[in-house]
Amino acid sequence: MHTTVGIIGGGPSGLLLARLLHNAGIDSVVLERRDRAYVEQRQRAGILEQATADVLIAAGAGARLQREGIPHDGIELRFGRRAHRLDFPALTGGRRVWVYAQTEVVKDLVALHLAEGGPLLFEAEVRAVEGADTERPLIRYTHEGREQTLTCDYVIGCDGYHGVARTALPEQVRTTYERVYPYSWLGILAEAAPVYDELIYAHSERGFALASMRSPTVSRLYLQVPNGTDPADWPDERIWDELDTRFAIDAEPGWRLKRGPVTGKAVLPMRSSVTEPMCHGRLFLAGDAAHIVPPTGAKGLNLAATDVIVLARAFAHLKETGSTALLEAYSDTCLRRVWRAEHFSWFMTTTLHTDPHQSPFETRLQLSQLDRVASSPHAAAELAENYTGLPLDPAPASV
Ligand code: RFL
Ligand code: PHB
Repeated sequence: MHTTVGIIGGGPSGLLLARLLHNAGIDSVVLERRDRAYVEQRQRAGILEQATADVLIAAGAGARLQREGIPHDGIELRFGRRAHRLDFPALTGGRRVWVYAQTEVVKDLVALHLAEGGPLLFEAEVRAVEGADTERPLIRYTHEGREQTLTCDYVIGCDGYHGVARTALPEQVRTTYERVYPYSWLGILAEAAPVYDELIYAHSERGFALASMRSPTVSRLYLQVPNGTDPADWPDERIWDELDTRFAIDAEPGWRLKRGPVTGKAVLPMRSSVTEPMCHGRLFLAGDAAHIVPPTGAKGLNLAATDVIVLARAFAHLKETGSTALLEAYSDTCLRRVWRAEHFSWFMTTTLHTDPHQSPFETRLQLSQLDRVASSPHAAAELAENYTGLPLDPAPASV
């Protein structure tokens, strides 16, 4: 089999890229290791930047998002037993975000691609990418128990943090910058109506907590826990009690979350990582294959979307003009935005979580920074601009 663009991975980045290429009249093949149900049920991100929502809508994949997505015009920060709301449109000149789960984005893109797009093979596990620096790179994969090969003009690694594509960049050309955090998140999904209209990010003496949602009847909640925590040590009642304690504020002594059946529970480690460059020859990395962020800034899925938008534009430019200039600029174009999101995600994470080795001095610094965000429109606007997403085409850095 041969294709113009061979895409490894059918997560959000691989699926959106395939859709954008299809719309530009460029053929592709998507190879996904897992089965369809697994990919569609995997609980992950919940927040779309306006720019990500706009691209999904423009790509023809936004009908359900427009019906069922919940627009959010702000978030609440809780710290020092006080609450402070950030009003995104007021702080950013009109920007907002959307609550629409990654599971739903994936379901929409899979359905659309199977109906209209090129081949999307599930349970097709890529073993190796060969000849990345030749004219005709090759993907080796197994499907239905047989070894197969796919030759391509270009290969895109959209295969996440544990994928194989990154390792096809020779060690001497790639550098990975990484930070592992000394805490994890215990995340639950619960059949309980959120009692809050917007997401709540809480700094507390007992650690970070986040209240998010999936729908008007389903809550998504997170607690900071030590690395290596076994979810079995956290019975449901203990989780609800701990969440209520961490969200407590003096102004509303009776404030409690609404409780309901817990339908999912998992511990997520937290890591920042960037691999540079994001390409080698005719192999390109996109999304989590190239970079990951701790989820505190809600950036992972949005960064993945931006990478593939840049790639799809570059392939359309190549098709129209014969020029590879935009493909050659891909890594530099993306990395500038990636590092901004890395910084923001690190900032949100380290400002809101309690490092087990943190001194009282460092806790006072965190509270001072949060107080600054709550009292200065400039500091609040900086957070709001990063959270809602910076423009896709920012002004060039001055030289
Ligand atoms: P994905 O979603 O990891 O998709 C990669 C796909 O590649 C497949 N794959 C292979 N296919 C074929 N052959 C191989 N050898 C393959 N190896 C892997 C995988 O099965 C998978 O389907 O990466 P993508 O598309 O770049 O999308 C990125 C986002 O998924 C990610 O940034 C976010 O979900 C990050 N993230 C979160 N972000 C948030 O903003 N909020 C969250 O709450 C949040 N929770 C999470 C997360 C990421 C997690 N991971 C990666 C461990 C929770 C988890 C558990
Ligand atoms: C989520 O809804 O899963 C979610 C929302 C915001 C974050 C992280 C996760 O920062």
